[in-house]
Amino acid sequence: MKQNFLGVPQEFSSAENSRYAIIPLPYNGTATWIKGADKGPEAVIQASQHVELFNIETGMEAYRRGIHTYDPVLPAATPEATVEKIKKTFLSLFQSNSFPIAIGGEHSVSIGIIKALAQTRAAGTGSEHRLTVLQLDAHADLRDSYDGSKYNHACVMARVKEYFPVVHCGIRSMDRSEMHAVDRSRLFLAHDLLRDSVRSYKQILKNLGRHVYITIDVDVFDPGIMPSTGTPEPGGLNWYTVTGLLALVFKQCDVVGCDVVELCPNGNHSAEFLAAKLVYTLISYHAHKELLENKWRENDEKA
Ligand SMILES: [Mn+2]
Repeated sequence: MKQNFLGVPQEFSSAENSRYAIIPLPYNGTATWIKGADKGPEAVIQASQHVELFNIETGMEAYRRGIHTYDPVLPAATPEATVEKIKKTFLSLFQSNSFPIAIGGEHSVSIGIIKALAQTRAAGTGSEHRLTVLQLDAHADLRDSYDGSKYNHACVMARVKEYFPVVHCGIRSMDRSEMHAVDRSRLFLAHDLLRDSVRSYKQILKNLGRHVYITIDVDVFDPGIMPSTGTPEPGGLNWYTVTGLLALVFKQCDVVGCDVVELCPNGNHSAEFLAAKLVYTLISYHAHKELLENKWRENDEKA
């Protein structure tokens, strides 16, 4: 039998009764330097078998709300066709009751997810339905096209910006053209976050709408703790700077889904474990908020 995320018992992992959906997106189509992001999802799921089911920070076992691991969405012949395939999968997930967390795969997989979000969100009008994308990444990914493709991973956020405003966090490497394309008031550089995280958190939250989608390129972390990624950049964030921000975002906003991308396994188990624990931390923050909002009875958790 194939492994599911965290290796949760069967009663907590059925597709019908699970609040959380893990979607592996093993894709490596456009990587510019180190390849192997297609092996990311499998490594995260394998490392997740060793993550504690009890989350010490929230004091709860979020897996009891159910976590279903879907079969991987395999790449199609072209980047465009892959984006369409991913979009189709997420369209049905966003219309269901599940909270999706995608595991990449290189960053271009997010384009398909955002296209699905744009379609489901378009049904509503007015600020109530407005959504912001929170990007945690070493790179802005704002090039209009790269290597002859508009769907290259270096262009992800340029595509996303066609649909939703983006708040960029942890950035520490950009091309001159990206500096012109970026909205400076929504750009939070790594060194600012590290110097004064509380002040940065406040400004970041001010820029987010009520509804938020979170995309995390694991290269936002310092390569000292996350060496297993396609384009490692020195001077990255540490675990608590990232999770501290995420905890606040989940508390204050309605997060509609997340992705964790660009893990390129290279034999470093602690990096793979970090990515797995990050995914469960996202789930725990979300479940904790629903517990506080009485969307989920505490008895269910203790059952
Ligand atoms: Mn990046």
